[in-house]
Amino acid sequence: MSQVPFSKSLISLGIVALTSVAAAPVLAKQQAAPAMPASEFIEKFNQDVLPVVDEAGAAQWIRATYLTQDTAVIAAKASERYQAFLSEAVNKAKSYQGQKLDDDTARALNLLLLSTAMPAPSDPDKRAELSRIATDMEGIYGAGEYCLEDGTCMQLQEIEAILASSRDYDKLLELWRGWREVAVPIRPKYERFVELVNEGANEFGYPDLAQMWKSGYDMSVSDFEQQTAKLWQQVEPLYEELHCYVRGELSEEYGKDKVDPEGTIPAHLLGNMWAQTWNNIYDLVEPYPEHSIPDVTPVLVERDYDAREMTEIAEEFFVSIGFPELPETFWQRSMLEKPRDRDVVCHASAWDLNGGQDPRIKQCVEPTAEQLSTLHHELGHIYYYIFYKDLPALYRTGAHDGFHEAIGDTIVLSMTPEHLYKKGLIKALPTGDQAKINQQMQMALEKIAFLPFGKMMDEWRWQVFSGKTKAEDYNKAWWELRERYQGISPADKRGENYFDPGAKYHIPGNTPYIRYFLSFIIQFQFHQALCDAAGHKGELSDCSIYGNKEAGERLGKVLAMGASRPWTEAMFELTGQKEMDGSALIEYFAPLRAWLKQQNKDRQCGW
Ligand code: X8Z
Ligand code: ZN
Repeated sequence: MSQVPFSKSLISLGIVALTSVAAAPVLAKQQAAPAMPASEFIEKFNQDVLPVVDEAGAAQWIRATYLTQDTAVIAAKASERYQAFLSEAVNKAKSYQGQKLDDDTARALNLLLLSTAMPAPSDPDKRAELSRIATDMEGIYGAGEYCLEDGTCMQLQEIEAILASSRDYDKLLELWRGWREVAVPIRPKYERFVELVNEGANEFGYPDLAQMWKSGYDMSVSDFEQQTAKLWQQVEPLYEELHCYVRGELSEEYGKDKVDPEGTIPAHLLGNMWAQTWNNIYDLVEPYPEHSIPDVTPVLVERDYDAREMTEIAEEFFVSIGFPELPETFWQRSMLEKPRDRDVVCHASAWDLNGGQDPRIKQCVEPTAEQLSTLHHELGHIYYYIFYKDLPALYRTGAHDGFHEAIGDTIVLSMTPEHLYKKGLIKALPTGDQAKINQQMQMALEKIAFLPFGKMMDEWRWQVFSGKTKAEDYNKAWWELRERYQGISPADKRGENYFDPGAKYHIPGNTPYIRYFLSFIIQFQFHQALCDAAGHKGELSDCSIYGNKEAGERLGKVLAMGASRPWTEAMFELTGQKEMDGSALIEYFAPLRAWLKQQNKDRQCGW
């Protein structure tokens, strides 16, 4: 449904749609006879939900951009009201169970039962407790800081900047550990959170919240599990090659005593707080230093680009493929800079406020290449909101949530060195095979490195929500998955006195994560299809759809469908395929893969 799906806040509010229809959930109790025909009920819901969501959205926006005691009270209350509205609607929706319904009504009813990532129990006290916990967890994360011995305190973005640039093993470790202190008080809240959302999921008709989250993909839960496992199998060998090569280079940089050339990689050495992307250590692993691709960051700094100008760079790409300019209210109401006088939730998000009329982003923009990519990512969400704003509320969401995440990233895949050079964002354009490998390495550190992280995050939550992982094993289960999927380990013991999952925004923010894993795969499918539509010949990694109206039209059609049809139809519309598939990604990285194999031939890969 509309609102703020892809913001963390609204998600934690539970306003965000999980998208798509799955097999109808098993509903526990037989309900009283419905008061009106199902189609009428859906129509009424689509109307009545709008003011409730507008109010919750406004409260969440103020909360996320102004973290105080008072905004916590207001946001939690508004969330409660929304949850109460939803519980009542869910209860009514269940009364249509067993009726023969037309496809469209059945789909909408199912979407209603999936319309929140945070189903609340209908008991008013528990509902209030849940709202408060969710608001608090996000607030703790948002206001989190780590103070050095000399008394200087740093917030996450400052710490992240050092993690990206420092090569001092001990300093990196101190900051890595320091940030994780922030999550310790979140742990007891999360334990209670799990109990409450599972109770809520039951009332929505699902055995637990894991099953509910996995039901949002127009297929059975077990089919979904199989599909994601299959996608991972497709890309895992490529990840292993990258892991092997990077581990070897890090072992040379830090020494074999610090990085075992045949073991896991210490989690604090990969240039990112969660080791989810590795592009910040590109300089340590650059294949051909004499053919360096210039970095966009220095140009942004030199030209003194402000947050608005950076956002305009992203907007201009979308406009070039025929998309509309952003509305004036977007510029007036978005939060593009970190305020200096108060705490905010800096984690970037896109908000669909006031019934599609008021899209905004919230991002603490800094002049870096990474932030420029994130701006494109967020605008991908914004254009989705704009394109589907006239659909009924229940259909105002992505074909599935991975689609929503993939739009902006698909555009970033078109920001090839040649494109950046033409735009003056880099000052030289190295060519030839070696420059190509450098470029692919940069992309792989961003896209391939992410895949196991994208998969393991929800693997952990699925275990937690299903009860397989008990509260006393939260950290143990977390590090087992980190090791198994990513091949990384903490440098010291991380016992149950810590809560390391809580140091990643989407856990306290309760944003489902498998969507990003799916996105990182299907964005290559989308890129390939749009490049075909644009008539691109040659290697996929050299294609840019900049300025191409055919590609824009193809993409716009899918955005305008929202969730009105099963995602397989949207996929077909865009790519001519009916499934999610890693082949386009594999094709994209073919040159690098051959190179990595060669580099690793004398290495023992795996861990
Ligand atoms: O959370 C985000 C976006 C907002 S939907 C900035 N992303 C994930 C993350 O930061 O962990 C984008 C990629 C993965
Ligand atoms: Zn996103």
